[in-house]
Amino acid sequence: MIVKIDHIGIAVRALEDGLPFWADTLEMDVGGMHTVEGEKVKVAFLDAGPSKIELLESTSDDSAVAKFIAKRGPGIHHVTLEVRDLPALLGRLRDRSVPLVGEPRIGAEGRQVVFLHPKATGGVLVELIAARPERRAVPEFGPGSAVLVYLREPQEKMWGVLRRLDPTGVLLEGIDLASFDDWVAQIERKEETVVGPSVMFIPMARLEKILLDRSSGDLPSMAERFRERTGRSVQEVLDGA
Ligand code: CMX
Repeated sequence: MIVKIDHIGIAVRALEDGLPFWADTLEMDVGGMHTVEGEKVKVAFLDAGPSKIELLESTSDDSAVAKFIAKRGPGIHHVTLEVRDLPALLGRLRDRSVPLVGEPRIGAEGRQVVFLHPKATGGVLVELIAARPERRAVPEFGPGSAVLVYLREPQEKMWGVLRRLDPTGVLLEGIDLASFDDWVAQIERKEETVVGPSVMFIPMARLEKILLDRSSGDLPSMAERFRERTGRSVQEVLDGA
């Protein structure tokens, strides 16, 4: 659930006091500097591999950071953990009566953040920040992929296995979609081939679009339907295995 330490917040009297050590002596890159109005602080982030150091300078005498420095002097102010499923963790914290500081809110990066009170964490102010949503990998297709090919003039739909794709057109080993069921029924019944796939070159001018053949919700892909009915993959059947 905890992905990593996102950053460690360090309270400084002024960013100019803190930056020389971290940025010059330790040669850490400054990843960004900005003001967080809601927290009444100016911050500088320094890159530390997958994590960061955040220097915090108060912009008002009544800020959390100003109070911290007045009481304890500059130093480590909070630890921020990145959390994969923040709502689930918040539920667990509530069940265990861990006191939050205020309500979860949207932080400077547009991600949900929440502070846990130091009295519940052994004296460390802990901030939780929601992980960025993972980017869904976009499936690609290439030679060997099962595809649906839409042709124009005249309009036709082909289904099969892509053998080659280049600027001149597409080499497809497949069958007219209208004959798909007959072909599959023939394989199911182990009949002689009356309708069957062929290798065809489709010039680019006739191509309308190529769709990757894949399931959508409860709807199986054509290749899955083929496998369900014949017990073999379309690639196996085409390769004569
Ligand atoms: N780390 C550890 N202990 C801390 C602390 C900190 N950062 N800040 C306060 N404490 C301690 C206090 O010293 C106090 O201890 P004692 O009871 O032993 O004296 C105790 O926590 C409780 O203090 P409090 O009187 O209830 O509250 P404070 O006014 O000191 O505020 C807190 C504490 C956590 C509620 C306040 O700092 C807060 O709201 N923090 C969340 C927001 C924040 O920190 N923003 C700045 C960073 C923003 C950013 O990164 O962008």
